[in-house]
Amino acid sequence: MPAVSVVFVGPAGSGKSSLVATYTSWATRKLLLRVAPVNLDPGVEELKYKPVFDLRELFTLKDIMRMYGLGPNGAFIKASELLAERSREILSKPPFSELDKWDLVLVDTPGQMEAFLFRPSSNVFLSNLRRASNTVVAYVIDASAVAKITDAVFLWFLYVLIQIKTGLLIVPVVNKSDIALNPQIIQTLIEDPPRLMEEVDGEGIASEIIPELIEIAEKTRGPLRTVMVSALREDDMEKLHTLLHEAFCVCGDLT
Ligand SMILES: Nc1nc2c(ncn2[C@@H]2O[C@H](COP(=O)(O)OP(=O)(O)OP(=O)(O)O)[C@@H](O)[C@H]2O)c(=O)[nH]1
Ligand SMILES: [Mg+2]
Repeated sequence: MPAVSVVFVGPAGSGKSSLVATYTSWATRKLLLRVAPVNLDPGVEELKYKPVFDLRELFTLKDIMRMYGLGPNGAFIKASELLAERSREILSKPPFSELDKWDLVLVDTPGQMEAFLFRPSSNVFLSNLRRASNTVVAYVIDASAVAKITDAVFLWFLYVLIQIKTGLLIVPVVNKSDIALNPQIIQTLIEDPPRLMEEVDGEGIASEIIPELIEIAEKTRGPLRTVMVSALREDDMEKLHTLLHEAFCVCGDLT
């Protein structure tokens, strides 16, 4: 199997870094795969995995804040530009320079998605990565952040927008199954997103707009089902692995 890269994106605190750590450890131990975790978050202080490449070797958020006189959000935007500018240099370093040595490259990204994903510069790194290896994106949803139907619709729609923005195949992953706030809504989200429409109640803008949003989301969503895991408990890593495997088959990239 050629090395494949999985880029973990998702809202702040959804568990991207934890998932990279847990999935790395699980796939290494259970499947004997050669897994290279990569950190692209310049602001993280501590990691639960040992990255093969760490963006902080080139710059940290604190460096950028100091050097350019920026606050944390401005510094994340600057970091995203620097990541784009230096993407070729980064991709010439391990693990990207030695992809034949690895089965899986798991890329951890910052939670500031508006800086990392929604800026024009973000696509530069992702397109270069895509040229270097087979790439899919895992979009991580925090099950403990879904209390109401509007939370589910918001996070689901974000998934659609990320798919449009990156042009990459997205694997939706619901994390923190152990502390899901509203398991029923999460279940509907996973099994049958259009049914969320039936659960919209009340009047006003939400009840008018949500069915339309869900309809658009359904038309534009990728071909993959959603998987629910717990990075904390290492639950359902096998399901995540199978789904990623399917994603590579859909891309036609898996041998
Ligand atoms: N209960 C529970 N907590 C989790 C799980 N995964 C992550 N967490 C916790 O959620 C918090 C955030 O986890 P991170 O892995 O740092 O999340 P992140 O998406 O990388 O965060 P940012 O990079 O800051 O956006 C930490 O306190 C984790 O221990 C899970 O499956 N279950
Ligand atoms: Mg993180």
